Amino acid sequence: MWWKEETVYQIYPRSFQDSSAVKSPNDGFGDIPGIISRLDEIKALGAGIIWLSPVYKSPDADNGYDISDYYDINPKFGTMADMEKLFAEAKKRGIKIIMDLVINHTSDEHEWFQKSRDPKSPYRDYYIWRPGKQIPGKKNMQPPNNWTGFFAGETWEFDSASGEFYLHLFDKKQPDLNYKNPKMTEEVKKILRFWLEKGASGFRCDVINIIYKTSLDDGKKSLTVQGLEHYKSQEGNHNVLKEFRRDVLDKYDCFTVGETVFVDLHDAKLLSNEDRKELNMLFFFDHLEVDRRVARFVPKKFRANKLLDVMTKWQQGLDWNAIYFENHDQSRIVSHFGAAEKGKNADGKPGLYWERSAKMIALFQFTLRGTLFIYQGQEIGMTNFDFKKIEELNDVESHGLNKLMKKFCIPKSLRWKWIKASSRDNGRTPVQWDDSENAGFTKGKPWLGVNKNYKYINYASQKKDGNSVLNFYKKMIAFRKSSKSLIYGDFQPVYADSRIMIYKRIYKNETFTVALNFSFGKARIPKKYAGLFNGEQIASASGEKVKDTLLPWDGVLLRS
Ligand code: ISL
Repeated sequence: MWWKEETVYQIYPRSFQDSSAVKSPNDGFGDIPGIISRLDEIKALGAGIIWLSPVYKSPDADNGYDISDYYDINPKFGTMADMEKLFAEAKKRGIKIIMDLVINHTSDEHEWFQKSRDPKSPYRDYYIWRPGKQIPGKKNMQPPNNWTGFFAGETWEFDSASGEFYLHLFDKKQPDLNYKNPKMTEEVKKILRFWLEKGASGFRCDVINIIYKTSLDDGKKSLTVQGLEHYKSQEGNHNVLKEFRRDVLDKYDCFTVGETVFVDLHDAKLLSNEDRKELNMLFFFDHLEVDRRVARFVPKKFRANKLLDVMTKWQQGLDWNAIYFENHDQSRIVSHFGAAEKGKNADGKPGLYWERSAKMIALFQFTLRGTLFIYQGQEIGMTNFDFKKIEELNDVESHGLNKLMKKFCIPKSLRWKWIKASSRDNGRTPVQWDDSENAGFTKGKPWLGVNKNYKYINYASQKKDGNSVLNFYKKMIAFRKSSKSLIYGDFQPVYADSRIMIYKRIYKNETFTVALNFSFGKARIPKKYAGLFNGEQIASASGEKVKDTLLPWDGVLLRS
């Protein structure tokens, strides 16, 4: 199956490559002609599929995840003609494209929502409108229930034109659609068909396990999103997914990957087991939260054995996984699980083990079972941002959190420490193409600051260096593609402690062994497992031959 064997490359358009062709020349936003100009790099990397984060028309309250027209392109990014050219140019290079499908909500500037503000409009039921509650002693109408939102804020907004509240699980500019209305569901099918006919090979489906709100009753008290039990992985949600599959998706050669928030293994099986015909695979969050609490907002100590446990659960628990370590909502993985944050210079020069840890993590990812997703900049080991204060951030979620924590009197320095580690802007700073001004991303003023380490971490210099992170990714992608064992083999954990992990991939009579060191110290492999290291060494992050000891942040792949 092509979508199991290809590596997917995620593009977050506004941070990828600005061209001088769109809107005002060099407006500081990446755009579609910019993507076209870099297709050869993606081809050279070895990725066969692009996941394109939203390029649709949008007022950008949540960077395009608030869509005001699903059939049009945001002028910041170009035109529909540019998009058609992108499909054609990608096809020429054997690259398929999947679109981002954001259908839990639209923008409040979408025509459906504007019309739905009139209680008599046929569009009223496209969204979830409810009267407020009159509470004795309170002057204003109170929201219909006690739910709290994903961006650490309210979930109901009063609309004076209507005299009622509407539901929004995310920003107030992202009203939730009503999946109890079959007419609205038909509109979504039309959108799917439109993009499949244009040339899309599938969809990444945004927060797709929370689209159906079974009831609007009060939620159980919770520190994170309160009310989840009324809309996460509901029967109605499964039915809608089955309907999309039956009426549209199964008629095309395409696949879907669902972004499924707060998903557990039980839900995940229901959503993605092939015989149920819902999603083809999904993104879970557990692995990125092994060193986080309160969703991902408060850091805690990293332990390799915890990470291996979580991975084993998912590797063995699902028929097929979507494997990712980064996306536009996450910290950079070399900063999160790797060594990038230690030993940095004041001018951004990364520490000694930045590069080796980036390769070790690549080794980890490329030896897991599932479809691999890498995020722009991951292949050169881009790191978290180096902003100094909240005002430099753009992310709505970070600002929402900051406000909420302030309400709870959490001191400013602690608020900043937590936001710095978790902010979605970590993954959103512009791609570092070369060492010219703004890292070759734009000749204008970038919409979000470029990390000052671009002089040390950039594409152009890594292309020339045979030992770079980029060239390691290229080798791993090619090797993975040629190996049925790494794609389809069974996953078997062998050993882990707080610093290292060892596991195997087994397929027919071939076995791969992987050992990884997530620490600044050398790590001796327990004697009991020494025999595993007699196999043929395929790759190591340090480039050294591994015998019985792993160097700091080293990783090794062996075949026997
Ligand atoms: O994990 C989160 C909160 O705990 C969020 O970062 C994120 O909102 C969640 O993963 C859902 O993400 C998706 O939908 C959002 C959009 O802002 C994200 O960019 C998108 O990936 C709303 O459309």
